[in-house]
Amino acid sequence: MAGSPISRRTVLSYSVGIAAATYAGLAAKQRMELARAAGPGGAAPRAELPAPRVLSSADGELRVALTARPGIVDMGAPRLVRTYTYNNVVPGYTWEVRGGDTLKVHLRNRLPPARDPVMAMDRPHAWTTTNLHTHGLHVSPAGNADNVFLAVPPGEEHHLEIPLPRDHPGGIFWYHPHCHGAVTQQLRAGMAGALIVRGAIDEVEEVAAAREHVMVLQSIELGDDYQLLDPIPEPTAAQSFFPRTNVLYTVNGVLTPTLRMYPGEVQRWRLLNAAEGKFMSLQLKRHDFHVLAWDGLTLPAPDATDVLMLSAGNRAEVLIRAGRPGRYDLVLTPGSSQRPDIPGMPAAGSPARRPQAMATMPGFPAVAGELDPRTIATVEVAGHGRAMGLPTGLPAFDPPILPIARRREFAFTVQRTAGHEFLNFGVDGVPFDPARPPYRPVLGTAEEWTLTNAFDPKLMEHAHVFHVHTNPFKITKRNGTALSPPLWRDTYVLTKSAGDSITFESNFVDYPGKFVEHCHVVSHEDLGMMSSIEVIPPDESSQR
Ligand SMILES: [Cu+2]
Repeated sequence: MAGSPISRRTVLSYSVGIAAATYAGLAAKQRMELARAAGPGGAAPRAELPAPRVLSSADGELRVALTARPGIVDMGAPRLVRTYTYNNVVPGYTWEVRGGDTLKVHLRNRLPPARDPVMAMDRPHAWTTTNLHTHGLHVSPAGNADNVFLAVPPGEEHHLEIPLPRDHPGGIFWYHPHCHGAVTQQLRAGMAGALIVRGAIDEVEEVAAAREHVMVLQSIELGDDYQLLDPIPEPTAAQSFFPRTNVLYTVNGVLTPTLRMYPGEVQRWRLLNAAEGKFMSLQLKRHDFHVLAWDGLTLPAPDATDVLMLSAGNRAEVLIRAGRPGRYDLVLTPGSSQRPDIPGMPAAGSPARRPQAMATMPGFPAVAGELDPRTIATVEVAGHGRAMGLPTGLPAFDPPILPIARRREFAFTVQRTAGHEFLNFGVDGVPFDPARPPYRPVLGTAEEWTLTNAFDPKLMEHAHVFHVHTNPFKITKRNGTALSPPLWRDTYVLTKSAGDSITFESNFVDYPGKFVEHCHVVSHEDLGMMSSIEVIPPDESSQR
């Protein structure tokens, strides 16, 4: 099956993640062994959609042995892919739990030692050091739980215990590394997996009846020989972005798989955009997506749309009802922070505020055609079975917002030299510094925050993606205009127009401790666009 590992002996023959020069030094015979018999033009064989292996909780816990390691993976590309993996597969296994369960993860780091001695906080650094974030879970950010301030260097291991509250919403969440300076490298390598929480949504009759597919969408960034390239040590500003010459858009680790449905069948697709920073706009010809939930947070009723736009980090759960027999392409239109204009992107703000596009961001040249629309899967509709229905109502996630204790305004910013050369990304003009005093909301209160895409008349427009750990948020306004209805999310795009804003409310409940908010274009995060939050108990609130 595609996406599966090849033999351990072959894996041990290569040191993955070392620069291309190492690979070029391999004997020609070894290179031949790596090349797949892919037919003229490298056309990929059409595989059935593989499903990542599912690890399910039992007796109130899910024990996972999670090993970050180099691996050689068959993605259906012209060559085997040499990259970083979890447990030698891409994506990682799907974890399945229920509210009240405890996730017990033994994380081993078997990635190679990094060669970069520099520890600049606004440059890629220590990119084979890892840790674990459970994106979207409402769990403790402290101690050995969902704590992104932990660091597990190569050769070391760490035991994590993450208890879920009994009333945790059911939905699709995900896990990925979150060690600042290393996130992009490991995420673009493919180190990510789906994390399913079973709950009320699974009890809805029409949802329960639907065949379910977890679909992990990734953008695997590679070099000419389908190998992960290292970041450049001690980079200049232009070199601080991440080298690549080849991008693979995979579904569950393979190119262009096939799904099968019969006319009138309803399937449940649980989609995750696990790319480093790509936006993903999806369309399925002659079919609507009936959206049940965004970011694992269930809507009051299915929301039908013919285009589904997922920012990096977003999840969408949808029902699809198959139409007439035929073959239908699932078309992906990718976007990037500098080219985010894809179908389904929220409208940008006032043109009057748009800058002159005088300067672009530095970076490695985009791979030719990497943002072109392409088919990433096909749906074969054939055969027959009983007609299936769509639900009319759903168990919505819509907790009341506590009284607003404080309002904050902040901005995602780009720092530049006096000569306008790119320096780094930041929040309110400051790149991430773990020692910087965090925002300090008080446990048991709510706050309203407004985040602005800072106006810079010298910089080409670009989009960001806001994500905050531990608590989801309710977006009430875009550019000061009320949204009806408001949107519950844990990840949301800040449209490209300089000066655009989102306003949202969030409850700080259940968990004191320190965590982060950041741009989920994680290359921006690694280059500084992140800041800390510390939720403090009420009796310490005089200190904020
Ligand atoms: Cu950003």
